[in-house]
Amino acid sequence: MSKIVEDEKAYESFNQDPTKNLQKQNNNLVKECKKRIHSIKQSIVRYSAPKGEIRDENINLEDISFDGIYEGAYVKNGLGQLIDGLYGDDDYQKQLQGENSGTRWVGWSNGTRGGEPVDLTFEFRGIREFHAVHLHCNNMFTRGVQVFSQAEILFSLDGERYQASSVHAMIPIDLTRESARNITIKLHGRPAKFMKLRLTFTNKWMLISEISFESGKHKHLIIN
Ligand SMILES: [Ca+2]
Repeated sequence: MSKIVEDEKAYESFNQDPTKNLQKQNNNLVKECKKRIHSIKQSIVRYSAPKGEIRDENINLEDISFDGIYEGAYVKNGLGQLIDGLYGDDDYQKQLQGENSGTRWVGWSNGTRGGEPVDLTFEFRGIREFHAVHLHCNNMFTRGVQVFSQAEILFSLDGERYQASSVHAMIPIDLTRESARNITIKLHGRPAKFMKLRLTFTNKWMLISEISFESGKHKHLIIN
């Protein structure tokens, strides 16, 4: 298709409902700004992850705002819903509107992954000391969604070699409360420029809407 035809089609599509389309463009811009501000505040440069899945026809649990590279079932080297400062509703099926449109959840299926854990890899601006990571998780167990059962956090200075000593956290299973919650894992001041979060399934689905880190400038010399 030529560029002129493409432009004409885009113009026609926009003109079908200009107010709605302007609002949509504005919402996307606000979303993009929020994502940038949150990533800068936390010194996050980019992340890579399995991109998420579509559970049912109307429940898209993919990382829909990811701005990096798409490679099959993975997204790489970009920023998306996991760090945009927006949290999902307890009911992950609820479609939120406006700048917060969509479910705001990124979800992975245990069945599709054959029981393999989900690896989320983050790169930060320089080496930092990490004190904690917070993961906002869904726990609607009556629909097969539960918080991960364990997490292994791996640290690296160069993104190639991960240190043998990782942080492990076992998460107690909660089959009483279905509300979404923040899971906090202490990281004990470990220095890293790259961090891998390896999360193990408890149930059929694992859903995360936001990940945030507590960190500070690294003050000591590191001999790698
Ligand atoms: Ca989010």
